[in-house]
Amino acid sequence: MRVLSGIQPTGRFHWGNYFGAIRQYIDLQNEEASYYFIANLHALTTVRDKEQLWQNTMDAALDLLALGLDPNQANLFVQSDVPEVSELCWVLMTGTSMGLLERCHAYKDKVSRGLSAGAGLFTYPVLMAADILAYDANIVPVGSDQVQHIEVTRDLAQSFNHQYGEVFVLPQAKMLDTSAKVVGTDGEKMSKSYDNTIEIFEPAKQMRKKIMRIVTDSRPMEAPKDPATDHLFQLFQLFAGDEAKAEMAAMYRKGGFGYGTVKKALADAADEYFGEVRAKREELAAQPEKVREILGDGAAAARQQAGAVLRRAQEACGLKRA
Ligand code: AQP
Repeated sequence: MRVLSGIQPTGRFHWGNYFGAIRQYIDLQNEEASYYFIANLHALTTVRDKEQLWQNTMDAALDLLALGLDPNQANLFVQSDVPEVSELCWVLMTGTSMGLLERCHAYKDKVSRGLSAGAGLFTYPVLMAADILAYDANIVPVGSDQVQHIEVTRDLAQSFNHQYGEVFVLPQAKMLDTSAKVVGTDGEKMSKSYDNTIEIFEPAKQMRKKIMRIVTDSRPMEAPKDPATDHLFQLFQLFAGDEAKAEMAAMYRKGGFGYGTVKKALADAADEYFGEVRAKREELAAQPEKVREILGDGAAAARQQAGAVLRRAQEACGLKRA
């Protein structure tokens, strides 16, 4: 199996990014080939400060390595270091209908929230298709918000293959049952643009404060509560083992508890869960040269693969001769 996924350096990674996507990257990194990239071209649609974009990109690399991405198993690289993908994007763009892009939720949602949408955001799914197809990826580990974009990738690949012959491999999205859509502090999908995130590497004290401020309902303390419909419980279950989860669920069903107890248990569990990676990140941050070398090696491997696929596409549609 060949695995590919990307993550935007639009800010620091949050629990949704980790439990929806990054944890899968690590689980799948020893497949036949795995490619993970920091999507700075996508981020450029929203981050317009050059220092910020560069810093976010370096932070993303450090975060991924500290969380367990192993450069001996997976190729980690920065998207703009593989220009072949942008070239492939244009080839795909010429076969993309406006209607297909107009139906994409990510674009529609942003526009409906009054956020500005340029051509970069509108055509984002085509660049994403090029990102995926350039590595002959079979599997794309993501959260549920990205599934529609992978469908677009399949549509574009199928229509190209139909016209020019079998050039592209059709990818499949891969999601985790319990964390395909992690909720934020307000119960909506955790998302930077909704300002409801808890960051993985947030200082411990600040993280605890955010957890204590999670919005809850005004149910009386003695009333029982269904854990399945409570977002605080949804967050707790991300960190808890089976036993702790069952105990907490039983407490919910029985009633007679305050949400403060659950918040404290969640903060303790999160502290323990991310304690070790915090220390590892500090160690890595002291070796910037090593991180750049890892990204350089990853990009070289990625360019080789993307170059071969681009060539295949160019020959198929008459841009180059074999
Ligand atoms: N809440 C989430 N639950 C599960 N998975 C999630 N992902 C993001 N949020 C959740 C997954 O993380 C990967 C990287 O996503 P991205 O680079 O598109 O996302 P992001 O920009 O960090 O996500 P945000 O916070 O939701 O940003 P905006 O506000 O810009 O849309 C993807 O696999 C994604 O599914």
